[in-house]
Amino acid sequence: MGVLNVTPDSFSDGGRYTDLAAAVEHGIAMHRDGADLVDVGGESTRPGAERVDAATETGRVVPVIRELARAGVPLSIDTTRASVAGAALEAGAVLVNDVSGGLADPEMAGIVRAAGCPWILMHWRGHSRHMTELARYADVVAEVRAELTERVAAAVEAGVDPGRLIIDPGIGFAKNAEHNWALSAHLDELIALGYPVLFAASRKSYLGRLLAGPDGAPRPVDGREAATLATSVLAVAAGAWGVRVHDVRATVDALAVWRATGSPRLEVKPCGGTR
Ligand code: PMM
Repeated sequence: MGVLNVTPDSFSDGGRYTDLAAAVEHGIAMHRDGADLVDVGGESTRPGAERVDAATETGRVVPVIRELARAGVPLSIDTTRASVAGAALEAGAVLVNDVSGGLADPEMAGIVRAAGCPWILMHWRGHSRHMTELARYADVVAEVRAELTERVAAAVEAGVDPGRLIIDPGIGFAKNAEHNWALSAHLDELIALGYPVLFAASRKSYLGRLLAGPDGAPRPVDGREAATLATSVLAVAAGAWGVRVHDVRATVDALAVWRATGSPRLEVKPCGGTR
């Protein structure tokens, strides 16, 4: 899954694709490089980010989705709002990527059920503005697993087909570096729940902290690609269904190496099917 943030303020690609033509060109390039899905988002979720209103978010994503769908690019919509998801599905998106796992908007389950599309339920404890203070766990792996299980149950209770659900540990969302490493190390415990798992660590700050220089300053975003590739290969080797990344070409190359070692070929179905 390639990341396409149509926002002025996302931590990695913020401001680069606010222009329609630049966004469409980048989406097409990621698809050509091997992305099974291009994930379009119109609201930054970096820690501390302020929210934008629904009209602004819709206005950012819909034109890009419409153009990319016309160009034959399979698309997901990265949003916590049902109205934005509905507009994006109408414009041609085929999957809803909801970082709130259905918690932010009670209408989201109805939109997904009516569309019959796959739904990524990410582990989430609150909006970006407050999430740092929500990073409190006694056992992060057990708690994320339990809270994701609750989100899956709520979705199924709301009538969503369990065969359309994908789960995600939410790396960096109400989690510090130690929590992120624990979740990476125990991804198998989430995979054991029986749902496809998406892993999305691309360029996140815990990688910058891992690679800090001698002065203790975190490695800047543009120096985190090799570490990102390592997390992606480890996640897929552990059985993840997919990875959400900024550099699609490098990821496809890294996974080709992993496959060449005789590892099983993944059958990734863009619309949420499992391996
Ligand atoms: N992270 C971001 C945005 N969307 N979606 C899912 N499913 N999982 C994630 O971890 C996730 C996401 C934030 O990263 P970005 O600013 O690079 O998009």
